[in-house]
Amino acid sequence: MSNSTAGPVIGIVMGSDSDWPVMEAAAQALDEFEIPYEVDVVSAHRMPREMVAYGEQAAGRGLKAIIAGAGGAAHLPGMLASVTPLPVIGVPVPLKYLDGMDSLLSIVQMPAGVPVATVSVAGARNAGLLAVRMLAAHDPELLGRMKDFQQELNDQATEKGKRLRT
Ligand code: RP5
Repeated sequence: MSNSTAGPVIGIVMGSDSDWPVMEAAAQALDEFEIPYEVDVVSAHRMPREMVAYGEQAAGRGLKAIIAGAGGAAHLPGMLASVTPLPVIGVPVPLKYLDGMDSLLSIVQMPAGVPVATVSVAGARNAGLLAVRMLAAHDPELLGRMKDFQQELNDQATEKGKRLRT
C-alpha cells in the first residue's frame, strides 16, 4: 500500500495485522505531510526469512526509514535494525496483558551499536512525525511544513489557555 504514485520512502511494518489499529496513526501522520509510504506485515517470529529480506533490501528499494510496530515479545524493530543501515523507529503495541510494558521493554532495551528510536506505547503518530522530521532534515520545503505544523500546535495550545482564562 502507498499513498502516492511516487515510490515509498518510509516502510511501515508490523508483526501482525492485529497491530494495524495502533499503527495506522503512523500512516495518517505521513498522509498529512504527503509522504509516500508502504505498509506490510513482516513478523520476526512467524516469517523470519522474509523479515531479514525486508530489512536487507529496504535501503536499496529507496526507503529512508522504517517504522516497525510489534506487541508482546516485540523483536521486529530490533531485528530489522540489525540488518538495515536505515533508521528504525519502534512502536510498542499494547496487547491484552501487561499494558504494553512487555513490548516497550523488548523494543527499547537494544544493545549498544544497534539503535532503535523507540516511541511511547501505542505512539504510532509520533513515529510517523519522527519519520517526517528525519526526511525534513534534508528537505527544506518539508522542514518548512514541519515548522508550520509546530506553529499550529503552539496556536492550539495558546487558544486552549485563552479559553480557560476567560
Ligand atoms: C506480535 O504478536 C505482533 O506484533 C502482535 O502484536 C502480536 C499478536 O499477533 P496476533 O496473534 O494477533 O497475530 O508478533
